[in-house]
Amino acid sequence: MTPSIMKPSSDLDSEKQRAAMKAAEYVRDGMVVGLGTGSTSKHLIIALGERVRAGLRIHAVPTSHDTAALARQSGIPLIESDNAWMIDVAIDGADQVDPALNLVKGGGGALLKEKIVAAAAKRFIVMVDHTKLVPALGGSFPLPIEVVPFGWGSTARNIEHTSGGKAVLRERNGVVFQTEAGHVILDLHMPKIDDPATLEIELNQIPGIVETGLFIGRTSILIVGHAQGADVTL
Ligand code: ABF
Repeated sequence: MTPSIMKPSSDLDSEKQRAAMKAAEYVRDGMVVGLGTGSTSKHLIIALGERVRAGLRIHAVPTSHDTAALARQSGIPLIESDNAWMIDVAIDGADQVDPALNLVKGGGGALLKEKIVAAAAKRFIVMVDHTKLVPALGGSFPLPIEVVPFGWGSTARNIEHTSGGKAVLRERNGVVFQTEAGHVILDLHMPKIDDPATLEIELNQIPGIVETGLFIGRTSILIVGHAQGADVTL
């Protein structure tokens, strides 16, 4: 069945959909688009799929198997993962956004591909519902950190020593969560991340860490959905 724009199931989902519809307006004919992962990105993919079926010509780089499947189902042509991409715009959701537009991402476990695609894009558009806006990163949402399974306990100890937080191995239904790249995720609980830029640099020194969910200074445009529409911050 061809996906179509569905009625959102909640107020928050409608905010996500409005943010995604606004983000879709930045996609123009001929562009290569990085497609994020998560419930907000699903709205974006469905909206872009409708435009593709109406004649829009784009190619997309997906950030997860789920996103690739939905994009294919929606008729959006995908670029093979081993190409050297020239991505015009990457569009993705986030778990937290601070006033400087720094992000925590990775709640869905796709942070590695999401960061690679964001870094390969000329512009990175972030779309969220209003609950993702926070005065400071951390607190209610732990920072996802992708690590290699080998020695993960020692890596967790080093992360805790560096950050002062508590690193918890992510599980789903009692089974250790594995990323698409075969790594595991440590969710780092910190009451507040005072200096996200410094924390990212410090964490990247620790052997075993593949990538962190901190997206610092990468956001080109923030789109926040609300009851009547969406606010854009450049
Ligand atoms: C991805 O989807 C992740 O980085 C983030 O964890 C999540 C955003 O959540 P949603 O769009 O489902 O609210 O972008």
